[in-house]
Amino acid sequence: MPLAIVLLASAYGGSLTLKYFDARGAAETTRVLLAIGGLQYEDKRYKIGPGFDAPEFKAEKESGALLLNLDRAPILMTDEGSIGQSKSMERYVAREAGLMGRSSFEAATIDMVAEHVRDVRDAQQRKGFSKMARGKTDDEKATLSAEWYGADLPGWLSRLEACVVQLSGPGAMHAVGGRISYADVCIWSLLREGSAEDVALVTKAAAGCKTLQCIADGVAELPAVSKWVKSRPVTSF
Ligand SMILES: N[C@@H](CCC(=O)N[C@@H](CS)C(=O)NCC(=O)O)C(=O)O
Repeated sequence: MPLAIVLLASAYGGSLTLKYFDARGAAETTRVLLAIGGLQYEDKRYKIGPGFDAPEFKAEKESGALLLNLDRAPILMTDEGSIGQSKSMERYVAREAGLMGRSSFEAATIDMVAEHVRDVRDAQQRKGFSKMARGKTDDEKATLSAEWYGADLPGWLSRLEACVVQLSGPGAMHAVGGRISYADVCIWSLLREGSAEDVALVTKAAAGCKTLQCIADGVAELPAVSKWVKSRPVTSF
């Protein structure tokens, strides 16, 4: 299967530059998709100083280079022009890497799973217990975090598990179409990306989700993914 991906990916002959902060954040899924597709790119990272001071980012913003993401990062530069919005970049790279299925229907199904994953992340954000969240005490955040990992997240994950089981059967290695896709990468990211503490909590919440675990394991074991994860810059988020 990885051979098929590399062959499809090799159709892309242009140059690519990904511009983002020196962080995983909103750019990391694109970086992982680029790694799976074997697509070469320049990984341009804006340094983040104390107090989130980022002079290179500020200069780029002022130069108009980030206009297509409304003066924010990330931006993916291609030979045809730049792409703003991390999800648009992810879908573009996934398509170039042969990770968007074999038909429009498969592409929509892959997108559906990706949007489910985004809904889970948005729900976590709304819960408001992250370190960055303002206006709550540490005790309030601890209560919200316990609710999220103990009840909300297991509920979301069991519904995502049921969705994937309906698509591909229990214990499937892939969410859609019997082969690796953007959907699998989104599931892997949801279950396996983050601090060791977060991943441990998510793993506990996903204990009953055997199919999601199989899919995440399959992505983690791809040589391109394990190589990237081992060699990428170590950043705190
Ligand atoms: N929906 C956009 C959000 C972009 C965004 O909020 N980027 C943040 C970093 S994750 C940023 O550039 N923040 C700095 C700023 O807005 O000045 C995407 O996914 O690309």
